[in-house]
Amino acid sequence: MKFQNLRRAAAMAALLVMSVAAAQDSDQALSKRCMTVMPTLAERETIDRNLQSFLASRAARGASLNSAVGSISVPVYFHVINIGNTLAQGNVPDSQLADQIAVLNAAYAGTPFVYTLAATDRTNNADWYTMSPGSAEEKAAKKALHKGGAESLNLYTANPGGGLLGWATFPSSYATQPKMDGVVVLYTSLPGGSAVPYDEGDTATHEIGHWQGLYHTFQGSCTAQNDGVSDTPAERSAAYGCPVDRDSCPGKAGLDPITNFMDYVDDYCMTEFTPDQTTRMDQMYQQYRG
Ligand SMILES: [Ca+2]
Ligand SMILES: [Ca+2]
Ligand SMILES: [Zn+2]
Repeated sequence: MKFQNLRRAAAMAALLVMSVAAAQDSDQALSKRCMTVMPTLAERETIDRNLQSFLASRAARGASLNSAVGSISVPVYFHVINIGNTLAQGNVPDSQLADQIAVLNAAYAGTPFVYTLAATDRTNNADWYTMSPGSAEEKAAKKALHKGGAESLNLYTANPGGGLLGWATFPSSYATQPKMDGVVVLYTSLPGGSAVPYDEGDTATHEIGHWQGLYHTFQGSCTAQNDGVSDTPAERSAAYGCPVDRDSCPGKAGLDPITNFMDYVDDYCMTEFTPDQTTRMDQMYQQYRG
C-alpha cells in the first residue's frame, strides 16, 4: 500500500514536472530574455587564463585588486532608436531613461560601479529600430552612434521583435570590435514599460552584467566549473517566472540561484549579484575597461 502511494506520488510529481516544463517552454517562446552570444568553452578558458595573468601582474606591482564600492563611475550613452516621436514608436522619454539609470544604480549598489548619464541621442531609423543581434542593421547603428571608449556604456533602446529582450557584448571583445561594444534592450523593458513581467528595468541590469563580464547562472549547467563564479550554485537551465526552491542540480550544493540578475526570471524576482560576481565584474573592468 505504502509502495503504491509512493508510486502514485512519483507519477504525480512527474506530471507536475512535465507541466512546469511545458510552462517554461511557452515562456521561452513568448520571451527570449537574452540573445547575448556566449563564448565557447575554449574561449572562456582563454579569457580566464588572461584574467589570471592580469591579476598576477597587478599583484606583482602591489596594485589593489578590489575596488571600493561606488568608486568607479561608468559614463552611459543612451541611444534611443525610434520610428517617430511617440512612446509607442520607441521614443522613450528622458524620465524613463533617468528611471533606468536609477534602477541600475540600485542593482549595482553593492559593487564598485555607479552609472552616470553622459549623453542621450535620438535617431529615427526604421531599419535600426528592428535590428537583431549580429545583423547588418546592428552594425550600421552602432558604427554611427557609438560614443566614448572602453570605459563607457553604450545603451541602445530599440524594438528587435520576436520576444527578444536584449543582448550585450563582453569586455573581452572590446579590443577587436570597439564600435560594437555595448548593450541593446527592448525599449518597453525600461522601468514602467509595457513588457510585463520584464518591465522593471532589469533587462538592462542583466545585459550590463554580461557587459561587465558575467555569464548566465545556468552557464555550464551542472558541471563543476558552471558559470565560473564560486558562490552561485550550479543550475541546469534557465529559470523562468520565480520558481522558489528550484534545485535543478540536486547533486550540487545549494538551491538554484533564481534571484540572481544573471538568471532569466521575472524582473520582480531578480534581486542580486553575489560577492564573487561583483569581484569578477571589478576584475574584468580593471582588465578591459579601466
Ligand atoms: Ca557558480
Ligand atoms: Ca543544487
Ligand atoms: Zn543574458
